[in-house]
Amino acid sequence: MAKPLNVGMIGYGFMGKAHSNAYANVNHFFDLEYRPVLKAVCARSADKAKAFADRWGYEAVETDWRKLVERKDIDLIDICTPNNTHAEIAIAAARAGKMILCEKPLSMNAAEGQQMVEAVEKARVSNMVWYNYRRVPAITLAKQLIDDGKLGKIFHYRAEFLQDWTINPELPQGGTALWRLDVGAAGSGVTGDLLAHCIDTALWLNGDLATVNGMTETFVKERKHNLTGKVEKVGIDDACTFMGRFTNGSLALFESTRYARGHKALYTFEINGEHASIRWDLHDLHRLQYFDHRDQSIVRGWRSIHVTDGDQPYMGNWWVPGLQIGYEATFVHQVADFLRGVQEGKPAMPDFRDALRTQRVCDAVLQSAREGKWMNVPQD
Ligand code: SOE
Repeated sequence: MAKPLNVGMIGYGFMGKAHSNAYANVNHFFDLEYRPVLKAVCARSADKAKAFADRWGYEAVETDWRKLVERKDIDLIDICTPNNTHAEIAIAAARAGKMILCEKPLSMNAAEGQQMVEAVEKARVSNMVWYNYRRVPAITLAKQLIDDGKLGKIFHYRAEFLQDWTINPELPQGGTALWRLDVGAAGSGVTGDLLAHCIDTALWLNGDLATVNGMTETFVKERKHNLTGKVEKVGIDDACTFMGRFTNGSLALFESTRYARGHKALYTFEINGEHASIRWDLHDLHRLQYFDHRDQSIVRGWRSIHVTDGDQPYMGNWWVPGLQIGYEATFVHQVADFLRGVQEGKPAMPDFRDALRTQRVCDAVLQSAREGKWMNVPQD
């Protein structure tokens, strides 16, 4: 019988759903010593928390996160609330000795992230940030190929995350559904929300970024604020593009926008190495495109690897070869790795310290865009 690990979830939005689904299903697919128990969900609105609890099977409801954090029967706090609340909750949860899983980005900025790192390290509590794309089997396979040296020296890393859901100037900012447009709640726009994913994957696959030079734009300058009812200045970046250099000498080119009509969540990256290149696309997430120059020339070309076989990352835990899995499975994988980490005393990545590296890149990109100059990214 797996040991229960009681989860206290704070927030009930899109990510609350993705994480709850992962807790509910992880033991169906992975053999683990621990079993997450959906103990309590917390939201300011008791009705909304109750509705969420009923749907997902949480045993109880709280309306004050401080009470949840202090509960003796909670082992793990999952922070699924807007970015401006992450630090306060995480620091309190660390002091209360809870394990913490925090939604991305870690924090509003690196200074705040640093305090969160210090809190979890002082309290010695297990912690992780939900950069879920690392657990797409095709991306984990890309990591294996790179670590095996299949690409050789890396020359280029380019990534894009394109969306189109904020083009309408009548769309308000702020409040429960639209806090991502409110700089006070989100800290930044596409940089922290979308590019942070691209950066996390890149640092994992290709090592640290040393220098960056960014450019941002806010296309819609004013929007009605849902909380004040007034038309207010928009403080987030609607689009951000940056170039940079990795410490391994490769060149970086990153772009993100919510103004790419026709693209809903087009996260793509391509890595070009001395011997081989790889390419991945979220809209076709179970495939990894791979080109190896060492193949016999008459059959050389881009291979489209369908990552569904039992010997490919995570796939042995799912169906039979050839049958694919989806976006929600990346969260299941992340919980499985976290629980295995707890079991074996080896932290699953990215932990807060690892995620702080992404935060530092985001800060440097935004500062570079403001000041119009290259920025060095602070290293550990
Ligand atoms: C924004 O639309 C968003 O939901 C991000 O917040 C997620 O992190 C990303 O995975 C998909 O897009």
